[in-house]
This record gives sequence, C-alpha cells and structure tokens, in this order.
Amino acid sequence: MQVTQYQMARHPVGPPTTDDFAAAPVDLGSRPASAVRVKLNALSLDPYIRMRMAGRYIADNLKPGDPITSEAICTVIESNTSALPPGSTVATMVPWQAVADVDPARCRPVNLGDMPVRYGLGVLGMPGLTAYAGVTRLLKPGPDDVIVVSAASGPVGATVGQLCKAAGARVIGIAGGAEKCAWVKDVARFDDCIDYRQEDLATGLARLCPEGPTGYFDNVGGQMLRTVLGKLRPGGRIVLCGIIADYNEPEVAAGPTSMEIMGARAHIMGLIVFDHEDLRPEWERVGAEMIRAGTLVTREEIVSGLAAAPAAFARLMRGENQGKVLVEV
Ligand code: NAP
Ligand code: FER
Repeated sequence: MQVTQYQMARHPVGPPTTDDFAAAPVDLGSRPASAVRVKLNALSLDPYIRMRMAGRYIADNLKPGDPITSEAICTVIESNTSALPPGSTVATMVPWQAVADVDPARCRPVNLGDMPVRYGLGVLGMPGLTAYAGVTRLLKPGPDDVIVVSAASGPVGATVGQLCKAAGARVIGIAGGAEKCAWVKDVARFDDCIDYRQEDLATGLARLCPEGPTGYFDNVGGQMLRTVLGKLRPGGRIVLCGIIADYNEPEVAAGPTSMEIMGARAHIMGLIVFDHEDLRPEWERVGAEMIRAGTLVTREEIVSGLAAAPAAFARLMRGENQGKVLVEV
C-alpha cells in the first residue's frame, strides 16, 4: 500500500513556509506483527513541532527528509493486540500520512463520552491538560488574583483564562489582533484582552490593571515576558509554559534578565505537561463538565486533508491561527 508522507524538506529559516515541506510516496508494506495499523482521523498541529524542525526540542528532532510526526486521533484498522481491536479509537504519535504502523504501547485509548473525539487533541488533550496542570498545580488562582495570560485565544491560553475565571480571579488576556481579542472577551469571557498589535503592552497593562497583575501565565516569552514582569505586583507568580516568540528565531534569544525577576520579587514556575499525565482522567471529566455547563469554550481551526497541513502549520507559526489547529484526514 502506498501513502503520501509529508516530510521536512529543509530546516525553516524564520517562520516556516510550505517550501520547507515535501510530499513523498512511501510504500507501507505489510504490517509488522508487533505493530498496529491505524488510519488517521485528525492530526494535531502544535508549536513544539517548530522546535523539532529547528533541532532544539527535547526529543524527535528532525533532519531534512524525515517524516514530520505529531499526535493524531486514529482508528485501529489491523491489530493482533487484544486490548486494541480494529475499530478502537486511539491517540498516538504518527508520521503525517493517512495510514501508519505504530507501537501499541504508545497508543492511548480515547473515550470522551459525549464530547467530540477531536477534543482529545485540543481542549481535553495535551494543550488543555497543560492549562489544567499549570492552573491547578502551579498558578493556584483565587478571587484576590488578577491573572494575565498570553496567546490567550490559543488552546492553552483560552483554557487557562477560563479556569482562572472559574476560580474567581480577574483575567486579562493578551492576543494579536482585534478579532482574536473580541473572541477572548466575548466568547471565552475573559474580563479584558489587550491587543498588543494595537496598543503598547505596558500601556495596556497600566490602563487595565494599575496595581499590576498578581500572576502571569506565559506562553510567549521574550519581550512580552519582560514587559509583564516589569508590571507584576511584588510577590507575583509566573508560570513559564512556552516561548513561542523564540521558535522561529535562528538562535535561542537571551531570556529576561534577573533584574526584572528581582524587581518583580517574582516566583517563577516552569511547566512541562508530561509531568502531569496522572491528571488527565480528572481533566477529561472536569473539562467535559465545564464544556457541558457552558463555562469552558474552545476555538478550533480545522483544515481538510493532509496536503493542507504544511500551510496550516506555517499559519500557526506566523500567529495567524484562530484557536487549536487540526487537520481532518
Ligand atoms: P497557540 O496559542 O495556538 O500558538 C500560536 C499563537 O502564539 C499564535 O496564534 C499567536 O497568538 C501567539 N504568538 C505570540 N507570539 C508569537 C510569535 N512570535 N510567533 C508566532 N506566534 C506567536 O498554541 P498552544 O498550543 O495553545 O500553545 C501555546 C504555548 O504553550 C506555546 O508556546 C507552546 O509551545 C506552549 N506549550 C507548552 C507546553 C509545556 O508542556 N510547557 C505544552 C503545550 C504547549 P497571538 O497573535 O494572539 O499572540
Ligand atoms: C511545548 C513546549 C515545551 C511542549 C512541550 C515542551 C508539548 C516541553 C519541553 C521539555 O520537556 O523540556 O510546546 O509541547
């Protein structure tokens, strides 16, 4: 059986373009006895893929000619593994191709009851779990808090803000563009959202929160982290979750200096979602309850067909995505 595989053609320079990807036919052959064969239903596009394309992620870094891999919701179509019979729905890492052979030990059965199964890649999957772990275990917001969240319309940021609202905090998002900010305020129900493309961020923070935020959930890093640190209330908490401002840069930028951290008397917390796998069943239950109750909304940008994945990923890395980016296969 032949499938079209999407590979990294070359290391991107700056934001990825479709020319950094190549489509190549590969022969799948017969399934190795130890593997299960899966058909992809939906593929997740996530910012960490850009770090792998640059060769600076913790694992699975890519060389030119390597297949791009990411997490996908799949249906098992061939299997000798009794726990994963044909027809089972699983989440697993796969190459970007319509059918793949994968290690059954690396397949996670997905059963989200009445929720759309693709939420297992977004609000009830890795990005949502990142938000839930970061908020409940690190940030721990309460009614006295004013929490700032960057990349506020993305799957991590939007979930963080709504969880902080549910805990009674006042929540201010940061997002790029009027349309994203309107969604963050009107649909995700943050108290405010600063459009950093329209208004200087320091000015916006001073306008909305003259006493300074008590917490910052940072998805962006770089100058944005520096600016929020400069406004943080003494003793404020910061959860460091992502540095998307750096992912397209040729060199890892120098981070904020200790001057800003000292000046803010900040408590800084690093978040890695993989440390919090034990929280997944709880988040699938709590998150689904919130979605049913209307207190958690999610935004998705769904493109159709694997051939649309490179351009959709390039849009994500230019900040042009509107919510969680998925490819329906
Ligand atoms: P996302 O928010 O959809 O990410 C894309 C958004 O980032 C863009 O739409 C853009 O929104 C924003 N952005 C800000 N500066 C940017 C820049 N210089 N270039 C491109 N985009 C920029 O993605 P997500 O999945 O929710 O992830 C958010 C962050 O969490 C990422 O940094 C990701 O790496 C991190 N993360 C960390 C973990 C962990 O375990 N630590 C797990 C999952 C995700 P605006 O236009 O609104 O700024
Ligand atoms: C991400 C950024 C960082 C992410 C994971 C990490 C899954 C983890 C880094 C590490 O383990 O050091 O967007 O998404």
